[in-house]
Amino acid sequence: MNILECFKDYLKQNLTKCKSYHPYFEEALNYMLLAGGKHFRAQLLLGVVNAVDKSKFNDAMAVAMALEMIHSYSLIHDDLPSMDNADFRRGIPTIHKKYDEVTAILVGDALNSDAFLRIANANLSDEIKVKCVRILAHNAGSAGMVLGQALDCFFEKTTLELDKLEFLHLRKTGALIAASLELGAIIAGLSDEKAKELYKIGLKIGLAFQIQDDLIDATATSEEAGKPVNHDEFKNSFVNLIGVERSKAYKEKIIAQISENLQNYDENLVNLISNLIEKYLKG
Ligand code: GRG
Repeated sequence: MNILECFKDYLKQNLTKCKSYHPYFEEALNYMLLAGGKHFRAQLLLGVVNAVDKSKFNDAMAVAMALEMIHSYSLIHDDLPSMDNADFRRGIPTIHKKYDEVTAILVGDALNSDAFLRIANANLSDEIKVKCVRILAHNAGSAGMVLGQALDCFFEKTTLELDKLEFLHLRKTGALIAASLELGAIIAGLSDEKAKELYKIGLKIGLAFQIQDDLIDATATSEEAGKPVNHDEFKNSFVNLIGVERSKAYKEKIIAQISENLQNYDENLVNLISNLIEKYLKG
């Protein structure tokens, strides 16, 4: 089984159990996780572990799951009427559409808290677990993804300059993607310094990922994207600021920088990152 299949299998076997007399809260908790998605962040984390120390692969699953839980909570909240007001995600109705808005808010809240419980309960040393909690909390919270989202929502109707747009997206999208590589490095036993180097490369992957997402919104059909497209028409996106062609060129420039940064890295690690870039950031 490849890394993606192993993770999907783990996810299905390790759903959150939440027995109560609520008619559908447990189902709603797992609804968006089961809807799939690319599992890009989990693949980055597990790919690093697999490339550096295969013996840690199974124990890293809990942290990969935590990452996907944080990512899913962010999408569920992003889709809420008060933010993006989106009806579809991952090809199915969003949680507030299928159930109700209260459920969508609370499912997001629960996934956010439960993610850290997954790490606390992981079969890793306490030292590694504390590092993982710090990395994930730092990048998901007020210094990372949430700050990016706050900027995006506040400046929704204002055209930002390129450096401000980058600042926003490095946090909203880049931070969690970069954290995926850093987490993988820490679990695999690389030094903090090496893990930080990978984090910096991860920020570039995150930026290229965001530009690709903007390009998909501007150029793909909703069937291809699994969500409404042309939705970013008035948003602070790279395509709106610099156009499709310049966005493509900018993305390619960042991808070239990533290859250059990876030059002295272990072949397994380079192959992992190059394959994910090829699969998700090209085209
Ligand atoms: C609500 C705190 C809070 C944060 C939301 C990530 C985010 C912050 C909002 C998503 C907005 C968005 C569409 C950003 C573009 C890049 C991106 C993160 C796309 C979604 O991630 P994918 O493509 O989704 O990895 P899948 O479904 O494949 O997991």
